[in-house]
Amino acid sequence: MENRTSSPQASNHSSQVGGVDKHPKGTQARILLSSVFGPYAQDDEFGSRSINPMELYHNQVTRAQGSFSLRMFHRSWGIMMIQANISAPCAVLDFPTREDFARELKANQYDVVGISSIIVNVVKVREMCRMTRELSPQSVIIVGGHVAAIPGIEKMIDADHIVRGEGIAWMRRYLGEDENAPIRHPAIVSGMRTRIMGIRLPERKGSTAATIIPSVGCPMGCNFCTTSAFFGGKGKFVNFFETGDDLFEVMCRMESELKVKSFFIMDENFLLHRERAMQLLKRMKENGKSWTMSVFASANAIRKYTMEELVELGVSWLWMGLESPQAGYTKLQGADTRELTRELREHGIRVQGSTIIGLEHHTPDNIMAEIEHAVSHDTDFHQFMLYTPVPGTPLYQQMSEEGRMLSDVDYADVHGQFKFNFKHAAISREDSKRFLDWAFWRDFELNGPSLYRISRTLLAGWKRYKDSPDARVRERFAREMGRLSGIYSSALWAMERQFRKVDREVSDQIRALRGEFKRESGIVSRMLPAVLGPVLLWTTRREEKRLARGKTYEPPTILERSNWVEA
Ligand code: B12
Ligand code: SF4
Repeated sequence: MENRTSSPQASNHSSQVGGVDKHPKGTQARILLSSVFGPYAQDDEFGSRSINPMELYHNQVTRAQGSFSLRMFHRSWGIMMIQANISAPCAVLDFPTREDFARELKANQYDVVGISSIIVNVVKVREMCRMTRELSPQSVIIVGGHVAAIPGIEKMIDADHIVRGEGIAWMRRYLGEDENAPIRHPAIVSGMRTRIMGIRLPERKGSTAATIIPSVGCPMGCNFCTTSAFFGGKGKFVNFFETGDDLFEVMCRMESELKVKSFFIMDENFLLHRERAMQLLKRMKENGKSWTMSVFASANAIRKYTMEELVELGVSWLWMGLESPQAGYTKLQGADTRELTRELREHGIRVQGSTIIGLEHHTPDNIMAEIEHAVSHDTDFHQFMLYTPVPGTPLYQQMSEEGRMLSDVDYADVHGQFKFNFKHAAISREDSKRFLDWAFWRDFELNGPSLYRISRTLLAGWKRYKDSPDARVRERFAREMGRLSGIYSSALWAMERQFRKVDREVSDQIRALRGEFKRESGIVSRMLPAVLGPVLLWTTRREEKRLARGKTYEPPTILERSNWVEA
């Protein structure tokens, strides 16, 4: 059964502008839920920024990797979750242009227009409220998502309701539905329009992981963490699926609906809830499920598991914070993250490290060494972010009280990939960007393209587990190796040549790995690089030229209706 519970003190505050508790039409109300409008990867007066594209990896992980950068888009899962859990007629409009949004407002008489946004996009929210008032004056405007944490937001935008925290329960309450009814998980394909080395990967059913959202928030409550703060802060979070059994059932449903065996688990600290994870593993074993899982977890949570347990669970990709050892966050206590990373990779688990630049103890004298320390983890992917006090977090509160917030920074520039938005004790705003950019470049130069690194980790896992006594584990590695070895070998062929001009040593390492792949692959995979390699080298070079000319990518506009009856 899909069940939803809240942790004891988790609360969902809603501030009301119009004084309305419930929509008069209840579940008959016609609802539009929209994300903010694009295009995104350009500089404009609505707060779009070319350095802030709608792409997870290219925005904050592989952005210095040129044509090797992993490019893909992710849907707006918050509004998809709300749509799947209300019985009113509802349209989700994802990544519209202003024209798309206007057209949809005019074409349908919406009773409610819900806008979802994070803080950087507040000016777009203001514009969308203005457009709604003009084009659809009968609509009640509801604004939700992290943007709601901005102090004084009520005065910045013309909305009727601004919803802070979890939105499903709020929307159900507003429509007069049972807010504690079980959560229905929508079928979500995790990524779309994936590109790398200048080619777009084919989108076959089942080829991309399904996103599963077990909960929102994180009880660890790190002072800078916006997701933790937004859903209640330290000790609190909202569980959509309480038990391993609940999760198992959702995953089985997604497996059959989307034909997937791979899952992107969108939970800030999935492994922290050990009982739930172990119960899930039990069910997977009983039912012979050879699933693959990508998870977020803090180092102390990972340490609660043996490598064997992680591998049996199917954890194949792990996003983990690697903050400086001097920072003293409890999530890292007692964890040697370098040793942990090495161990995980030896077991075929791809690690995405996350490092914060500009912590309180950083100075121009020590920061390079701290970056070198981070880069020496040799993770498969590395996210770098500026230390950023974001409205709603304890850090923001503290900085405001200390008078250290910079008042003239546009919210559109508060995304952690540009410059500080506060006065740092030792590092200037300009230097913050220089150090951040250098961190990305250093990681790329020293460790090579992430595509090379994940190939290496996959091969290590395959060699270790190809004869595993556990059939589920064997099957998983064989599946990945079978599907990918030819492609990876071809990509390595092209990478080896292209990377020669960046770093000869890394290029030689890529060559050695290619040799290993050759030895471990079947005959077809062994032959493929001779044909596909030169093609990939050509597309890679073509992409480099396109990027040099300023080419950017935008997500497609998507409109999905549910419970819909034409008016
Ligand atoms: C997927 C994702 C993305 C995707 C894009 C998704 C999209 N289509 O917009 C990508 C990868 C492109 C992305 C990009 C960025 N992201 Co992002 N992203 C996420 C991530 C990992 C998951 C979001 C999610 O689906 N969560 C699960 C859903 C269920 O939760 P939710 O979205 O919060 O929705 C709930 C409530 O907020 C509420 N709600 C939401 N919308 C609405 C609307 C209404 C009407 C109502 C009533 C309620 C409501 O109800 C929902 C259900 O409870 C979050 C981290 C996280 N764990 O949430 C960061 C996060 C949202 N991103 C963040 C940031 C900063 C960015 C970037 C600026 C990148 C960066 N430099 O860090 C860019 C911005 C790009 C741009 N130009 O706008 C921050 C936002 C910080 C803030 N306080 O505003 C987060 C919280 C990460 C973090 N911890 O810093 N992101
Ligand atoms: S452990 Fe990660 S998700 Fe949890 S509060 Fe800390 S930074 Fe946020």
